[in-house]
Amino acid sequence: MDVRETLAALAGERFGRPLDQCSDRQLYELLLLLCARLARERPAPAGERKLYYFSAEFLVGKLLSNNLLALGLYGQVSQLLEQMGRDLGRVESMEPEPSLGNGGLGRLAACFLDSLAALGLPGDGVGLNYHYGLFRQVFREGRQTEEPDPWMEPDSWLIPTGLRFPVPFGGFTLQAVMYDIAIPGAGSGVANRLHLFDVERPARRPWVGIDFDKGDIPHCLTSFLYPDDSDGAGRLLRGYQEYFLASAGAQLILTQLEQRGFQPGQLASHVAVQINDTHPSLVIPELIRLLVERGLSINLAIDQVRRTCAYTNHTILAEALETWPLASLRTVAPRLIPVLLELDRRVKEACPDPRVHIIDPQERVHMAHMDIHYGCSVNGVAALHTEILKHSELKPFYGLYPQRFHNKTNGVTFRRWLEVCNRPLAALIDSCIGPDWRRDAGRLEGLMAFAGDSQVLERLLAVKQEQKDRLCRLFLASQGVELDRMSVFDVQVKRLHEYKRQQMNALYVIHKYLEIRDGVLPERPVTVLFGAKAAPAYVMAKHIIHLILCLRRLIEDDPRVRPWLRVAMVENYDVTWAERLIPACDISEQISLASKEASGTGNMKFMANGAVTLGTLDGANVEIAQLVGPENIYTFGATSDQVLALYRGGQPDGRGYCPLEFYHRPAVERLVDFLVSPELLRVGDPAALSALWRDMKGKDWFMALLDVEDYIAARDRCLRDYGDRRAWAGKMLVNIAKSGYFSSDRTIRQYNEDVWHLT
Ligand code: 26Q
Repeated sequence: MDVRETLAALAGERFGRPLDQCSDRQLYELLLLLCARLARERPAPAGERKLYYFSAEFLVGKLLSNNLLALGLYGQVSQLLEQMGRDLGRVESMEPEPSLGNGGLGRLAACFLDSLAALGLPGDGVGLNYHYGLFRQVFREGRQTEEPDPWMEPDSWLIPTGLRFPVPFGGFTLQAVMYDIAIPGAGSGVANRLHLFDVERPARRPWVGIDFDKGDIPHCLTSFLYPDDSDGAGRLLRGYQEYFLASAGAQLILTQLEQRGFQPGQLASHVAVQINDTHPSLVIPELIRLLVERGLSINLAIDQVRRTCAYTNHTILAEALETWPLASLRTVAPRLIPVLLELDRRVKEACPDPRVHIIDPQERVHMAHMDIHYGCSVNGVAALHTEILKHSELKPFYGLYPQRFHNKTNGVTFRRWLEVCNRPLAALIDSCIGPDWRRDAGRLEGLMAFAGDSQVLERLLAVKQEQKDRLCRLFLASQGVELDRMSVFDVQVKRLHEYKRQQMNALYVIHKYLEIRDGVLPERPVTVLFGAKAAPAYVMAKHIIHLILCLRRLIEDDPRVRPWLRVAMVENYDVTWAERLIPACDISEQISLASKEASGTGNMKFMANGAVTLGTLDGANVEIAQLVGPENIYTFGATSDQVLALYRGGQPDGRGYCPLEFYHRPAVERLVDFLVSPELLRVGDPAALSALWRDMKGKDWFMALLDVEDYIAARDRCLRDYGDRRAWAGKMLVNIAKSGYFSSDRTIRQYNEDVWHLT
């Protein structure tokens, strides 16, 4: 296909003008049209078994560049645009980002779809077509405020399929209308689908605000994505969303099974269902219900479904494990009640231990428990996380079904997170080891041969500088802030959560600020970059954002400190921002309290882009540390065993963690008390800052004070080492070379070998 000719013809048809007179917006629409057409024409992968990846979130990000890459058009199109004096980045900036996920879990689902298609494995995504993704974050007077984020446009990647399934709620039935996004695989010639279900007549102007649940469910069911509120007790509308997804998805599976010429009783032979955390777990009782409706005995139905479904756990925070009051489920999905009672009855009959029952004495339904009893596989998302599940969080279940438990360390797609987002680095890698790493990220290991090659190391530093310069330009253009291009870029971007400890990063900023004010100047200027959204109802998280914004302001106004230390926070951090920030990062902050971050996936993206990790031994950081060795990572802080012992009250005197003890160390007290110092109170909200201060001294549930001194020492050591540019470039190179393990292609191959058996 001649791309120029095809696009020129489209331009004439659609806009009645020659290609070179099209605006960026029009070029975007033409490319969208072209890619969407080519992608939907691609055949589905062949196979006797098919995977359905169920997830309440698919944080796909912008699709244009990745689809161009997968369709093999990226080179031609960017060249053509260049010849026209245009720029693909500009054109893509016209694309709205569909923020159909909160963070890691949703982005993981998107990476998995990319890998499934690239590997040519038959696997479709099943999710919801939220009209407003995660809220848009706006800073006003040093605080986060939230605004709706509409992303759908008349021209989009959505393909109407004409398929619809009735979902029977209590008292009314809704049609679930199916839209598809085609997912073309890079190098495989095939495409899978992401199926997104929507209501028939979505509200034009959905209600906004607190009365979320009294709204008009038939029209508003798919209006909003729920923010991760770290609160298992979901709201009623969330329950409607979950059953809508489960029921429509289950009906799709059985419809396609029949179309492929198989019987309902053959489900387990031809279908695999992966349940992405417990949000879609109702697919289990729904499939059982539908199989019984189609004539299977309850025993056969349960057996088929058990062999079909597999569950992935993404969290160790006990308070985030999802439960639903049986009473809510009676309202939302009355037809599931007999199934749920039967599933629970069987468990209670077989296991006296109340910790493994599905329905507890308070009549709450424990979703994860149902998944473990009635699925064939349970996995954690990093080695450490899986060990904690087996020996602590889900220990009684591991005792019952040891063979069901296994680890699948997360991964990310290197097509989006290296090839597309960091073209100069990709080109440098090509020039060293050829292009094969693009098919097989494991080949990056070949870079190890260049660890002593000063020319390569210098080019690596030059690429990093180029990306930092690009970020400076973007920052200036979008936020009106001028960053210091020569400073060290230290980046922490992820959802705001106390366990991720952005507050501890802020304590470091305070430490540096006080030092500089006292005349102790650092060896080189540092820019501390943050990006984070807080769930709207998560008060403490919002206080932490306020603290960061106050520190930014304080420092910007201080001519003594500003040349040495800057704080910047991007507004509305999203996938698109991640694609700009990650290539420009020197130091990757992965500082969660050990045992709390199931895996992390940002850590992997930073590593692949040549950032050096400063982190705790948590989640996949543990595996990163093993791969790169102690010289190429900065680790600090309590280990997960120590932390778990503290939570159990494991100090010699049995008292557990006591923040006051750490607070009273002179170096720490000064930092914490700065939260309520006159200078900070002058720029900030006294109520918010003193609430934070009190919490840190009195509770500090995620133990920032336990690790802060060690953190400061490690971070200062890291900054000192940064000065030896050649040695630092060596660390960058090793990180890139070893990052191939974290390709989601590897993760998906492992799921396929151990769980799905697709081909
Ligand atoms: C639950 C109930 C009601 C409303 C919202 C939710 C909800 C939504 C999203 C609960 C949790 C989430 C998201 C969780 C998440 O992103 N977990 C992350 O998953 C990543 C992929 O496995 C891991 O790398 C991270 O460690 C983990 O935090």
